[in-house]
Amino acid sequence: MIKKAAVINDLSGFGKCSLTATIAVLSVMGVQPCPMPTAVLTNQTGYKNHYCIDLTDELCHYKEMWSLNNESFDGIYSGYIADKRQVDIIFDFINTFRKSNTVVLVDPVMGDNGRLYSAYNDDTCKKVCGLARSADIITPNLTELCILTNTDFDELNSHCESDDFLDRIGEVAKDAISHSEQKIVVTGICKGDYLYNGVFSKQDCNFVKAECHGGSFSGTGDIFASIVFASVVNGESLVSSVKKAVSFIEKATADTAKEPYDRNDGINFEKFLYQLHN
Ligand code: PXL
Repeated sequence: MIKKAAVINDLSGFGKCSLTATIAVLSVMGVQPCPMPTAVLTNQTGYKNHYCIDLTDELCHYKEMWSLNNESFDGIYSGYIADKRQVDIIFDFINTFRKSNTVVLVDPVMGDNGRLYSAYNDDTCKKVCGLARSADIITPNLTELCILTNTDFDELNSHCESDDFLDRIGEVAKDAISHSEQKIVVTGICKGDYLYNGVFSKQDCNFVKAECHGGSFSGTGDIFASIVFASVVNGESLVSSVKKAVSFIEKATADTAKEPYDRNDGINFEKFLYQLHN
């Protein structure tokens, strides 16, 4: 039986992020994506202009109709939140559909490079932090890990050239899950000429090293989380899922950086998607 996943994210016309990335990645990896769109945007919010159609008031119908139709999911994945009121709705959705073997991944999308995304404020972040606590797996970048753990990003990142930078991040992540079964994947940690991804559970700590091509791009966090999510739903270990995601993003970013680009447009992921096919 093909696995099925509810994917809760926005649909952006440009930026190769959120649902555009997730639907493609899950499909090629043999997981059926069932989208619950939090918002429809002309393009992601990093561009100079954007218009957002907020779907908060429509989201309740998904739980209602999908329950009436007796739908069930092997995984639930949530990402970009367009309004803080959406968090309680997603919480309720997870509580309704979660079974003992459902993989719940919350990507606590809030910001990057030490700054919040334009649509996020402290109130929204507080709610997202609460939602993140309910997940089996979370995939914050370093900025988001700091928000989740009340850590000063600038202070932590000021050690980025030190030998103990990754250990410091490991301590922050391990502290956050010392009393839970949750797993954390900290994405896109910039150190020297490389990027690192930390994979943490109560018992284990692993870093997966990645080549860095051309700095940060729109949507890479969403593509990364989608590959990790689909792999885990398909029964792979978290570390091998992260390795698969790293290798994919390396290829697609290297290809993108060969020619002039706007980081807002995202990466050339379409031409490599076939390599994710099992
Ligand atoms: O990739 C994260 C993301 C998702 N959705 C929207 C965004 C962003 C980041 O800027 O603006 C609408």
